Amino acid sequence: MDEKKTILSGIQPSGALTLGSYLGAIKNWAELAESYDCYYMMADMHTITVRQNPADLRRRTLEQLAAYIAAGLDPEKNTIFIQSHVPAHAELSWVLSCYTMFGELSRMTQFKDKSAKNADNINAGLFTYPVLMAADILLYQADLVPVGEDQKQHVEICRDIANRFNGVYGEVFKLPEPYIGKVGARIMSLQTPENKMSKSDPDQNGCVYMMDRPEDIARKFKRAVTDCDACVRYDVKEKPGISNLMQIYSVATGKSFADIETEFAGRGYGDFKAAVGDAVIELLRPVREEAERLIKDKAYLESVYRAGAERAERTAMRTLRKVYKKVGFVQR
Ligand code: ATP
Ligand code: LTN
Repeated sequence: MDEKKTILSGIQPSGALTLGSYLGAIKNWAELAESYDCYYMMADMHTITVRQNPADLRRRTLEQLAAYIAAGLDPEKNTIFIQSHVPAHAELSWVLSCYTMFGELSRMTQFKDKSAKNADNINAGLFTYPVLMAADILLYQADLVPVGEDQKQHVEICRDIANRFNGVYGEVFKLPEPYIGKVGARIMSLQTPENKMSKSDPDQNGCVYMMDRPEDIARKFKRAVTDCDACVRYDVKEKPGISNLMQIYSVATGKSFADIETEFAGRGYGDFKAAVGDAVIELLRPVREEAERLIKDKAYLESVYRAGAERAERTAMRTLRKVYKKVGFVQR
């Protein structure tokens, strides 16, 4: 009997992965493989809620797979797959959409944000996005969903949908919990530290990409927006830029905020920014180098996503069959 708890998470291949995706999500995932049964996907189906260039989407999906592995996700120990390879996601999503209310979807922060950003394309997929995400999670009977702070609301609506379904049909779905890292859960843009660092942000200077070259990383930190008080101190309200840099430095080096304040007491922001840049360069260097090597090995990547899809599908189909039976579909 496998008594390990189950984890599922995913990232949309909607842009190059950022330091935020790494610190907020992937870095934590790699540490969970021994204790949990883990499923990690490239959420390509979610990506098309915003218009994508097909060739770019294909390329980024594989780059993301390479980045997952390079960041320490061992494909032997984790099930790594591409969402669209497992049709059960779309199938369960339809069923769940009939147990999700218009009103609750209308309240989703991400829907409001993204429809403001894509005013010319507020499509139904953008609206039902959380339903597909609920299907992703519930198909695997996940106990925990490791995500950044911004995704918490989506895990909550997933629980509401599961609860509603279970209320009608009995205990079909396990109720998942969000699993949010203590530090790094919300890395902010280096240019507008009030906003989350986001891979779809058009301002590339605010965003450090996992695959950025060292000189670019150094430059971006050097230009990071701070304040004019010249004191390295943690205070998100008054000093959002410095606090964000402190958070990044803390996750990259393991130092506490108090240690960082002492280390840079009486020194200018220039020194501090350079130190953060160096720490991030060293943190990302091995990941980037390994990802660059893997992306050239198409045969290996293919073997990983094929095996991943097979494993994922076996689990997903168990849940989907149960759901179809419960709602009253005739078995084939
Ligand atoms: P997009 O710009 O396309 O909306 P994104 O950069 O916001 O994308 P997602 O694909 O939505 O990133 O997120 C992938 C995972 O990484 C999620 O678990 C998310 O919570 C986490 N994450 C993304 N950005 C950050 C961030 N700046 N800080 C912490 N975690 C983050
Ligand atoms: N919505 C998430 C990506 C995502 C996801 C999931 C995360 C799609 N399906 C299932 C956790 C579990 C995002 O934008 N980061």
